Amino acid sequence: MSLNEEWFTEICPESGSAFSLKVKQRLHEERTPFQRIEVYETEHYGNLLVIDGYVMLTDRDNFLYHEMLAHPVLFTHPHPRRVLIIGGGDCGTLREVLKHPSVTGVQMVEIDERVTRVCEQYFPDLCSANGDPRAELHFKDGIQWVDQAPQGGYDIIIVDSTDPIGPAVGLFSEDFYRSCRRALAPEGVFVQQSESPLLHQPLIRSMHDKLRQGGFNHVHTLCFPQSCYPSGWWSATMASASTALSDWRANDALNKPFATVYYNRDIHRAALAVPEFMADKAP
Ligand code: AG3
Repeated sequence: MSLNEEWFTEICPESGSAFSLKVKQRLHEERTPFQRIEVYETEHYGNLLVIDGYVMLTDRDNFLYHEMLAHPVLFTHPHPRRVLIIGGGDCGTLREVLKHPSVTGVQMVEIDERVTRVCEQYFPDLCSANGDPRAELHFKDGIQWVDQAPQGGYDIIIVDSTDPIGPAVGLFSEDFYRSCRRALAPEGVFVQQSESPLLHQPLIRSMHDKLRQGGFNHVHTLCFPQSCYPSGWWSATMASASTALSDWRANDALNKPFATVYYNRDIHRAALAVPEFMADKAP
């Protein structure tokens, strides 16, 4: 969390570890009513977005996270049309979702408009699909948005948030999951970024419990590499009321009509595998 000469470092106190990137210069810094946003130019990872001292993304490796948040759920729903993204102000998830031709509309609900404006300037690739006529950007509180959403209005809900501290705490609650369940159509599929499988097992387990209590009968956590986050390994937790998460459109994923850098059918299949320590029977 400190700029030590030419290095940016995020310290993870609970694991006694840190991740550093060599930086050329700080391109931007501002305090918004919600948080502190910084952008650095790094030596080897392109631009780096930091919120409240935590790494959000780099040009070089954000494809891992954004592809794994978007494509597994979209290839799990039988015919995804209406998508809601909560958070995701950098627009990287939005760009991936819009690659799916079946999608007719995506609403992105980000609490802090400044995140999007800063990313339009410093991460133009991530924002390259923002002009798509299917995309709607709303700068509002995502929890209220879901509470007021019409019942069954969405096929997919994606929660692309910061860690479960500060403005994101309410996005990891049973009440929020119950509202998401209500806002999803019966075949709807939900996914939320769920931190590190290695460092945040208690959080992932409590998410599973809360999602089930909130009305989701199927819950499954996917794991994938993410070099710039604590432990270098990250996860996304999917949930649905009736759609089996193991029964996805593998053939469509194999023949996907768009390019990805990481995601493909075999990666999807591999990401569904559950390590021993994460199996339900594990202590
Ligand atoms: N979402 C942030 C994941 C949490 C990162 N945590 C950390 N660095 N301690 C990133 C938003 C990308 N769309």
